[in-house]
Amino acid sequence: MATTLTLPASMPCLICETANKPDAVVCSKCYAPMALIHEAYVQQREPCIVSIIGDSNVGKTVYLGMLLDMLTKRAGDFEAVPKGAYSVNLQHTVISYLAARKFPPKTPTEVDQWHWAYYQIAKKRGTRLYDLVMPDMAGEALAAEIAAPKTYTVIRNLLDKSAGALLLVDAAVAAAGSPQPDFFALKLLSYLDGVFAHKPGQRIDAPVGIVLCKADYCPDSFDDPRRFAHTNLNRVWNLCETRFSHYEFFAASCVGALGYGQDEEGNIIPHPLHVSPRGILEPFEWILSKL
Ligand SMILES: Nc1nc2c(ncn2[C@@H]2O[C@H](COP(=O)(O)OP(=O)(O)OP(=O)(O)O)[C@@H](O)[C@H]2O)c(=O)[nH]1
Ligand SMILES: [Mg+2]
Ligand SMILES: [Zn+2]
Repeated sequence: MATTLTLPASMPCLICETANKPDAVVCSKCYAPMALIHEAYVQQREPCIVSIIGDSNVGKTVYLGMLLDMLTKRAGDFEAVPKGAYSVNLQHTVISYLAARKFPPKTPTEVDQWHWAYYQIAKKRGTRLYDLVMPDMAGEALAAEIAAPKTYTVIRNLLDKSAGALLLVDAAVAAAGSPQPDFFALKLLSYLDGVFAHKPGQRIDAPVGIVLCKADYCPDSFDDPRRFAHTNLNRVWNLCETRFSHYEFFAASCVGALGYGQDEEGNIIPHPLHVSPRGILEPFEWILSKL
């Protein structure tokens, strides 16, 4: 006979700990989906949160959607089980767009519009299970929170609860000589430093993987991501070296060939003609090994 778990009269939000009614759809304070909380309750285990952060337009949505899709297809011997159908929405959206040779739209800044993925992941069948929660945040919301902390309390709470983070950087823009990726990543890292620091002066133990996205534009970053970062993201490199105990650089790309077309307003936009993921699993594998 199947046993059913009845939900208690009020449930604390997984992210901000506010008590919510169990039939609420999103947390009344931070808008994290309550489905996440129900799932954690059924599992009877605290999940591990891995945050994917980075500037707007660096490729967070594409990277995360592709990563989750590869995991559910058992790439690299991983076994991944989405917990709750809502967890599949992100990969479904991203893969559908790529199949139609388009990139997915920008992530809205409204928290209740973000896709949250809750997966149970094992490196191989029968090995340790990780309950992972990975939200797809909007870069603009992250920028607003860094500029004026507490604008998005959910971001602060999320990072505070995170076991590790993947910081995505636009390698193509950095390789073209723009200082913007270096500065934005530097701001994010120093924000993380503030959130993760538990004792003054001590280095941060939480692992931070720095992913050089759109590496198809600058293939040399694949040969030696560390050297690429040392040259093109020198401020970030130095802060990592001084403040973080566990950090690593990775190059990643989702597309093999691009074509160009016009959108409705006449802007030139790229179209992914050929999906060819490269370097997507490595940062994730590394972060799991450090959790
Ligand atoms: N060449 C190349 N372009 C990419 C790749 N991934 C993303 N892009 C481009 O980057 C754009 C932004 O990607 P998104 O994943 O939507 O970026 P995001 O970080 O989620 O941005 P926000 O939602 O605004 O925070 C896409 O529309 C593509 O034009 C990649 O692997 N290679
Ligand atoms: Mg996005
Ligand atoms: Zn909450």
